[in-house]
Amino acid sequence: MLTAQQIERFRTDGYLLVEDVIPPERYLDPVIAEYEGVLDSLANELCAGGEIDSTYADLPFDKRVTRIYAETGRAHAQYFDFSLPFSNVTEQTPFWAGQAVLDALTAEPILDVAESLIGPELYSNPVQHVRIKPPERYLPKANGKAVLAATEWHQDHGVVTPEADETDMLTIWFSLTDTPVEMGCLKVVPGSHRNGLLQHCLHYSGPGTRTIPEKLFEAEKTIPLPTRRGDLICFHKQTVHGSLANVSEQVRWSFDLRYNPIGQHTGRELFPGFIARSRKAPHLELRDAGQWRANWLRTRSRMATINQGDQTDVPFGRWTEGHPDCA
Ligand SMILES: O=C(O)CCC(=O)C(=O)O
Ligand SMILES: [Fe+2]
Repeated sequence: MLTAQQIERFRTDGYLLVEDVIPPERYLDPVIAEYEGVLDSLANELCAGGEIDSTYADLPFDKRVTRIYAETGRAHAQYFDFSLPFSNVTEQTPFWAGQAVLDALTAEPILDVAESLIGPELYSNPVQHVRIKPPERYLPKANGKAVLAATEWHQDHGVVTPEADETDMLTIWFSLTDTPVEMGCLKVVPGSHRNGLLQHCLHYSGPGTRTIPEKLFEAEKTIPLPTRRGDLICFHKQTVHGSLANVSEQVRWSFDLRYNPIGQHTGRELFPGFIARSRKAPHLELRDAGQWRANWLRTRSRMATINQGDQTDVPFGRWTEGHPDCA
């Protein structure tokens, strides 16, 4: 559990770095091992389809994923993610909901931190991603920018629908390896959570981007948040943050998770969350990845029937173009 002083710092600054709290051998190494298998499947599929010359089975994860993204000229981020796109999903859209990932989402030390900040009845909010970011210099480009580049300035409140405006959503971010500044660690504006939800501008920093313009917050207060393996970072939902570019030679690999008190709206209604911890009804806690995966498969089937082409049947975002702050 967090100390009273840590909780106070979170309330004041809108974020908290908790060092050395996730035992790496217990939670992170199994995720790495699981993803080695996922990458192997991807390599085999791409090789069978003639998109790459070799499966590069002799390369370590880092080099293998970088090589495959570069050679195919695209990022295969969806293949690894434990979530789905918001549109144009098909019955073939890949995702990964494995046991080691679920074990990390429900890791006791992580839930203890979440409980310290938002109470003991914890729902795993489906706004969650794995981010595997190869060195930017080797990444394919789209519109002159590396795909999987640095994360634009945003608040996590800005990525959910208005139904979740009253939800006490907590973000927990951690990396699978050390993430020093040059690997593209997170950046944060301390205290920025006290000014409410800020305008996010679509296509502001290039096509497809969603950014809070720097004129809307105190960007000069920005600090980088380098982490060691085993650390985690908490964000209040209105804390302005982003990430730096990965200018290193290594892959930057992180999980970002969200939790909210059970019963509150997740802001992503079609995606499946689950009860991560309940002192009142512990038998409802989800621990079986087979069940978790089944929930996502059902969601995928549903998503394959809506939000196709340019049509929006169910919105996932809240921002529209044309706000004066975005000019
Ligand atoms: O890892 C990143 O680049 C961004 C993470 C993020 O925005 C978050 O954890 O909410
Ligand atoms: Fe975020």
